[in-house]
Amino acid sequence: MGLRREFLSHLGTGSVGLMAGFYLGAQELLGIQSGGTPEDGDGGDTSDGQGSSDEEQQQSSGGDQPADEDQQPSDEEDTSDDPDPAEEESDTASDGPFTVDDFEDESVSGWEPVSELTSTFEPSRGRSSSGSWSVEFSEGSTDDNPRWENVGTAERPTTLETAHALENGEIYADSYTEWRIDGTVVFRVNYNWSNNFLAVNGSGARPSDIDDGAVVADLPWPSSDEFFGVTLDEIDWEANVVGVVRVNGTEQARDVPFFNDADSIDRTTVSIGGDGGNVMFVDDTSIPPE
Ligand SMILES: [Ca+2]
Repeated sequence: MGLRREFLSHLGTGSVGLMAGFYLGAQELLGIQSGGTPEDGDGGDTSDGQGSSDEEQQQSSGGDQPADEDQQPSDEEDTSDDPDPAEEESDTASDGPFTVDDFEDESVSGWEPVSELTSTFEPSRGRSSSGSWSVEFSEGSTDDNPRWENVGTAERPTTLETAHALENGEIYADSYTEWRIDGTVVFRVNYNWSNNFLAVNGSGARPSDIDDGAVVADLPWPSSDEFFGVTLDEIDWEANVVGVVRVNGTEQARDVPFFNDADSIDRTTVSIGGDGGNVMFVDDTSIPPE
């Protein structure tokens, strides 16, 4: 794990902010689902057709560099203005330093596309990981590997979580949630549906590629309606490790190093890959209250 703390020097410590927001018992619900198969994921056989998009995904977010040249014309785009004119959020309480979201307010307030895209990102009641609502994230075209982002001010949570599901069996996609500070990825939860594994903080398209991170579950293909929810818990900002990784409530890994060392995060990004037209559901991409 590289030492990449330089970029932090101008950021300050960040506010260990008030964790305003709601968390509607996703842990319990995920525990009930318990569908994550806890093997070490040797499903490295590449199902066809997906190599190129895997690599794209790799390139667009992997590696040691801040890696976001393509999507960040400049910082001010994201950090200064409040992204959503419709500021009538109800229960997601994004008045805190960092927006948490279980989408139960039937809104995607606070979320913005990283660049001009044809993707859609809309509240959906079709299925959810917790509560009744999630976001239906549709990839518009083959050229898009769209990202949507929720930007706040820097903070250092001890727990993060996110849940993804694919539209049932019809599509072929990879997806991830990342938590970043500016352009640098600090944590990554990578749902590699094409190669059937779920990894945390690892870079690579196959389980054998995962170096510092951990493969934490197999992902069956074709997927069912089931959400796979990952919780990064007991995050240790001094040691730069995630103390405990849980999948659907079950512990799967310990002391997983950060993707990049950092002192805080200020944004959540979700992305979907594949060959275009893919649909994914995202829920509970949030920072639960302490
Ligand atoms: Ca929800």
